Amino acid sequence: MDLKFRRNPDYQSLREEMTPERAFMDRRHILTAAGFLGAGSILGALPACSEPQQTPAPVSAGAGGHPVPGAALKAKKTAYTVADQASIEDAFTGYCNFYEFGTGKEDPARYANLMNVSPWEITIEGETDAPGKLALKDLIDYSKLEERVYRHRCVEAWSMVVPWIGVPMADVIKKLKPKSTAKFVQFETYLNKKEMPGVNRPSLRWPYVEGLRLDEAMNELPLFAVGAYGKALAKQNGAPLRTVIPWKYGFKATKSIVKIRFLAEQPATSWNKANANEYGFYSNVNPNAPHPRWSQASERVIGGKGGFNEKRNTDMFNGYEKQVAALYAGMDLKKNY
Ligand SMILES: Nc1nc2c(c(=O)[nH]1)N[C@H]1C(S)=C(S)[C@@H](COP(=O)(O)O)O[C@H]1N2
Ligand SMILES: [Mo]
Repeated sequence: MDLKFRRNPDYQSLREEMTPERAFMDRRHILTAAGFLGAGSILGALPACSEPQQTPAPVSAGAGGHPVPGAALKAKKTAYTVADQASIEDAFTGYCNFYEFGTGKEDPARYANLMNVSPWEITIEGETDAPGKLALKDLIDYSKLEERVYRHRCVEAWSMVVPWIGVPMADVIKKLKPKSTAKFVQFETYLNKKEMPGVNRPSLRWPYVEGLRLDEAMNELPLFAVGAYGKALAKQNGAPLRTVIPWKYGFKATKSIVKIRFLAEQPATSWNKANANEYGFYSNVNPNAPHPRWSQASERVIGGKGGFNEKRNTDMFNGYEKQVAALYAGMDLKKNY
């Protein structure tokens, strides 16, 4: 069996910062070598997406009337896709950033089951003509779900390819009636000290907040995602509602959203508050703008071919230049990082 896990010296320092990731990859290494994953040795050279899949649970609604994590979702296929095959689902659900559950890559999968996601309400506030609280099922039209396969690029220089299920953010925002004074939108994550062991540590200031310029949010690409891999989102991936903004670093996505706030001024964002020199408001994927501590010119694809990490070059705007470059016309993207 071709074991593709390579120890790439380019990532030496990064790997040292992210020990849990190493544990994850090593575990995959063992599982694959033992034949538990990837079934390729028995069935021939099947792409990872054809690996035996667990039968999804039927569409089942919990309290609040929205599908519970793992429930099967019906979604329309779209032309939004990429040439690369999707990362294996195990990598997506097993290797996560969700600091509310701890800073290790495996902490979210281990602890996010503590989070109660049914029922779920989202508060709409700020510069809007439709302020108030909405049940998730009244914010997201589950009969209009679409699947879009997007590249997902973390600022830590790893990436995945994820078949998201959701609705265009622009459609939802129109329903929320932002006033003409609204120039930005901020998203806020659920916060519960009893259910989220990571928030008792000062890794970030809570709740997690992120934001976009309103014209960025109204672009065709951003999604409010409620699922991935044909199922309602796992808790560790941001159940029951998260944003997906494929041309930006992953931390611009907000998991487990409870608040959408329209603002006249640029909102505060969690990583920018934690370290403004390293994490700007825009955080567009940009191979020419290195992070102060590492290059952004390339990335490791987690859960790619054979389940191991391939290196690939990073594309400007994560490959979405055609759709989004006009948003930044005339801006210095190194200053506006
Ligand atoms: N609330 C919250 N949202 C978050 C994070 C977090 O720690 N807390 N991490 C971000 C980062 S750094 C990334 S890369 C993505 C990871 O999403 P995934 O684990 O589903 O791949 O979520 C983003 N959203
Ligand atoms: Mo990230």
